[in-house]
Amino acid sequence: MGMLDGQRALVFGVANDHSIAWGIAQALHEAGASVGFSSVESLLERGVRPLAESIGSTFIEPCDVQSDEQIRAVFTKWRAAHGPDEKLDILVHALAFARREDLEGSFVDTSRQGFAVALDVSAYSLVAVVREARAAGLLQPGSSILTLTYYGAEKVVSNYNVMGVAKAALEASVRYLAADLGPEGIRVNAISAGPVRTLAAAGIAGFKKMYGSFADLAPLRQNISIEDVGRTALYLASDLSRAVTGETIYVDGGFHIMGVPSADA
Ligand code: NAD
Ligand code: 0WE
Repeated sequence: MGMLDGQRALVFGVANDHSIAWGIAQALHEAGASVGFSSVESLLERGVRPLAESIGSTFIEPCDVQSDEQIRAVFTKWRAAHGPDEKLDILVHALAFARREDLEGSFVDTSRQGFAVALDVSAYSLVAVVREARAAGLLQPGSSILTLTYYGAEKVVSNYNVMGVAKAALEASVRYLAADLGPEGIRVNAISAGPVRTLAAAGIAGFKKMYGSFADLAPLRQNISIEDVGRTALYLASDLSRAVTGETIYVDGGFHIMGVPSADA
């Protein structure tokens, strides 16, 4: 008996088997949930479909979250595939984007357009996805919504720049969504993950160095894995966390609690 037997999840943001979204999908699947996937079209056939099929998924649909129409289409197809009585128990939002030129240099140089793109993809998309799932009648009491954030939302992390501002907006959106949907029994939470070597981290200025020093500074003295994130996602998706909403939970080996590191660390 799995903790999520008979439940249905939809996961946005798998790119490949290094993706945090994939770690979450696997954890949900292992707990008995059936998991559907939505990713950008260009990644579907090469990367996402083989992974999805390896855990028995049949629902695999494209979506660029900058388009309300494409978001709506995913939920229309979900309804067509599962029938009018099937609800979505778990909705996972694990995606972000900022222009590469805005993830280096100084934040003060962020362009209006670069700011808009980062906030649209990385923060507003959660609101849009939740709104459309709800409008399609797919959310119900007990449904759990999850998103992914990062420490750069609250403290300055070199080069994270406009993404930090977007994550701050995302974390605030989690609280406002939780307040709106709480009366309907729908929960909304965020996981703040430590650095993970995913496609989204590849080639980022200073990431390697930061990733290396993380394990020296974090209380648990280890980097975190997508399986670690998957386990906390399982808690937030399941009724183990039934009275928790609007929260940001850190899966970072304790990194964020540290102030001044000891000289011998
Ligand atoms: P990833 O590259 O595997 O996933 C990012 C996903 O975002 C990709 O699937 C990409 O296609 C998708 N995406 C980008 N623009 C999109 C759009 N317009 N429409 C739909 N999808 C779009 O990287 P990841 O690290 O697994 O990122 C997942 C989430 O985790 C992100 O929110 C990221 O900010 C967050 N996060 C990452 C780390 C880290 O160190 N890797 C740490 C904390 C939080
Ligand atoms: O949220 C992220 C990264 C999100 C991301 C990554 C990219 C790379 C490719 C958003 N947009 C893009 N655009 C691209 O063109 N993380 C938490 C990982 C990350 O990114 C950093 C980090 C960490 C950690 C950037 C600078 C410093 C630290």
